[in-house]
Amino acid sequence: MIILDGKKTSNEIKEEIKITVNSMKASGERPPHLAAILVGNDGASLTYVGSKVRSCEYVGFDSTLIRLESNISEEELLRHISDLNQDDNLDGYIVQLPLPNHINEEKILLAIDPKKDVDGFHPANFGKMALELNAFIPATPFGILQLLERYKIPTSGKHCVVVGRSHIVGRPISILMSQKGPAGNATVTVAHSRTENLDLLTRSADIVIMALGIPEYLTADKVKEGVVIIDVGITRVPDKKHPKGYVIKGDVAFEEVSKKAKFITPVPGGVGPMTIAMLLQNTLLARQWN
Ligand code: L34
Repeated sequence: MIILDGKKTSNEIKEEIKITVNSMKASGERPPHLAAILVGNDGASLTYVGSKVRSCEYVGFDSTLIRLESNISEEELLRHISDLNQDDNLDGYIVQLPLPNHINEEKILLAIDPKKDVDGFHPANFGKMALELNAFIPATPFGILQLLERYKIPTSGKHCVVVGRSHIVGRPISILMSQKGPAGNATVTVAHSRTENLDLLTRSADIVIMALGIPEYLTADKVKEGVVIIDVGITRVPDKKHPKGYVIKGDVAFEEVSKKAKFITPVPGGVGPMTIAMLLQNTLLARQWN
C-alpha cells in the first residue's frame, strides 16, 4: 500500500510555483495576485481560505482577503465582484463556497469574469474544460489528476467509479478522467444518491473517487484488492475528546480500506492540500494567459 501524500506533493508544486514567481520578479514583472471573498464565519471555510492566503504569501503571490458579513445582500456581494472584475492588478479571485442561503450561488458564479475565474466554476470555463479546450480546471479535480500523474498511477482503460455528482468535484472529475491525456482514458461510472447496487459498482472499480460527504462510508467489503482510492470527503465530526472539539473524517474507512488498497489518499493530508496548490497553479496560469 502506498499513501498518496497530498501534503508532500502540494509542497513540491508550491516550490515549483515559487521558482517561477522568483524569476518573474527578477525580470521586473509583477507577481500573480489572488483575491478571495469569504462571506460569514464558517469554521471550515475560515481554515481553507486562511490556508489559501498563507500559501500565496509562501510562493510570493500578492493576496487580498475580502471578508464580508453573513447578512450581506446579494446586490452588495455583486458590487464587490464587479470591482474585482475591473481591477487590473488582480489576476484571479474566488468566492469561497458555501454561501449563505439567501444568496443565489449560481448568480454569483455567473458574475465572475471567466478570465479571473481561477476556481473554474463559471459555465464558460466548465464548458471549455468539457470540450478539452484551454480553461481553468477546478482546483480539487486538478489536484486529483496531479496526484494520479505524479505517482504514475495507470488510468488508461481502467474502470473508475466516481461517487458524487457535485459541480465542484464529482461531475468535473468524471469528465476529466474519461478524457484523453495523462491521468485520463479511464472508463468512468458516475454514481450518486439514486444509484442502485452501489456496492457492486465500487467492488468492480480499479479506481474509486469518493466525493459524497458521508464519513467512513466506504468500508473494506465494498472494494476489491489492489484498488486505487481517492478520498475527497472532509467532514468535521464532533468529538469531545479532541481539543478542537471535532475530528476530520474522509468518506473512506481508512484503517480497513488501506489494507486492501494499492494507493490511497489520507484525510487530512490528501486531496485537501492539493486543492490549495492547484488554486495557486491556476492563478499563475491566469497571470500568464491574460
Ligand atoms: N470557491 N469554494 C470555492 N473553491 C474551492 O476550491 C472550495 N473548496 C471546497 C469548499 N469550498 C470551496 C476548498 O477550497 C473544499 N476546499 C478545501 C480546501 C482545503 C482543504 C480542504 C478543503 C484542506 O486544506 N484540508 C486539509 C485539512 C484542513 C483542516 O484542518 O480542516 C487537509 O489536509 O485535507
